[in-house]
Amino acid sequence: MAITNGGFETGDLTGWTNEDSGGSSTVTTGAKRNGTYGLRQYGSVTSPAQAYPLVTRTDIPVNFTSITFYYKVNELTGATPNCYLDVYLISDEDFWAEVFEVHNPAAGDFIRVTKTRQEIMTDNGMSESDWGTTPLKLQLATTVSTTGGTAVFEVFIDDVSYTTGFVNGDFEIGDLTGWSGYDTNSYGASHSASMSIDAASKRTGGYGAYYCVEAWDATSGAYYTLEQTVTLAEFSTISFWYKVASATIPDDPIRGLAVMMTYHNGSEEERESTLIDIPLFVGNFPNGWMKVVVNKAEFLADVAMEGGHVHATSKFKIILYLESETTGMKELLVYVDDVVMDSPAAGELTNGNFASGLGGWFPNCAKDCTYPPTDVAYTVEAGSGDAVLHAEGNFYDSAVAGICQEMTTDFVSVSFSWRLEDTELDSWCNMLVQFLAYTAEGYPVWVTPYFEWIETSPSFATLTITKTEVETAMGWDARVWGTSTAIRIALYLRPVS
Ligand SMILES: [Ca+2]
Ligand SMILES: [Ca+2]
Repeated sequence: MAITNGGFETGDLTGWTNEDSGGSSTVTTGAKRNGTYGLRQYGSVTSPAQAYPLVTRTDIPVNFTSITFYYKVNELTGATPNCYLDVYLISDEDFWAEVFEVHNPAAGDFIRVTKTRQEIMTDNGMSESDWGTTPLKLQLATTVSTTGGTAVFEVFIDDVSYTTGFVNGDFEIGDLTGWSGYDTNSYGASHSASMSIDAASKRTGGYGAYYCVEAWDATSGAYYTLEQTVTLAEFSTISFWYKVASATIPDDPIRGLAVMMTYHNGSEEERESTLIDIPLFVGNFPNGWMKVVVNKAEFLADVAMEGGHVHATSKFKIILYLESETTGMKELLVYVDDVVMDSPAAGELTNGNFASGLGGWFPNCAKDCTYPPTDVAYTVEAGSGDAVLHAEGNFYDSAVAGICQEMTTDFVSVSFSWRLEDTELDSWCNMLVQFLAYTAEGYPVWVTPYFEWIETSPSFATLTITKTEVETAMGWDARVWGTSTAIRIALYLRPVS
């Protein structure tokens, strides 16, 4: 998250406090890494004099998960300099956490420094309570000193930022900073699993994550897991986007993308709860990038059903896997980007007019139906701003096509317009509007306040579902709202037997 004027683009120290004690902290064009301006900390001293260019700000949220800045030593001269760049986070508990220190660095190019909350705590021997309760003070301090003669020290700093939630969830750092990546549970030698962070894998920004799993005999499986520890109190949902880049699957191996979170059993042994398991088919994702959303309430319900419990933090894992009973080359390549934890914003649905395709919407929802069957299409007609649901099945099979979106439970009503474009019905078709609720035991379930047989072709009609209608539909089975809900608009095509 960008800090206000963390890139110094106001051209001055807006947002920062100058506490120079000798030397100077100034915003100049020459000190820039990005944009037009950067911070220059400069001092020139003759022993025994010292100078301390120093700036602070006091708005780093106490729940930050990482901090990033870039520095460049433009000059370090003198026979015996004794110069430092020091970065601290200072809490209302008066804990001075050293984020970074470098002594007498040689002149060179810009260097990125990213420190995660966990690294800072380990380096400083901290406990969570040392962070206090109010926003943290960030201090960028240069010490210009020499043990003899004269020393000149000039440091440029730019692009100061922090994260809450996932560290590097957008992969824009350009490497695996914040994530642990590992290849687990591989059977035999004829397999490989790897991860890279590169530009070709991006959905937004400059970088995305690229999973590659391969197996080429009957006994090998390949798995790649990307993992990050998350604080449960920080989120109600976690979402990310994925795209099948390519695949070579000559037989029909088991393969897919799974999302897991860890909990503990009664003996404090770590266990994994599978939140979503998506079998992957090439060519089955006409919209390219697909959004996955997992709900903390579902995770907690799963853990409760397993008789386990959660700690304040849990490991969140995105796993690509492939295994097979037959010989032959199997390969699956998947992009992942924009891993975000959040509470859905109150108010309007994202892209409710479908002006940006199906952005913000995703097929079906939650864990009971996480991927579209091959006979279902979700499209947005060019220029129409309409989403088109298309369900197609044979005489014996049912088919479902639905689009979903997470939303908050504080809505009063939801409205949308729809019409029947075309039918070739040898069977029954229903149009449903559903909302995600929970049983008293905490198990997620769709409730259906609106249901219509499709038999004729109406013109566009506006449909409004009130929250009261949803709650009436929930009430007969003692269902309750979770911390958030989701709306699903779906076609159900059912065979005539
Ligand atoms: Ca800048
Ligand atoms: Ca990205």
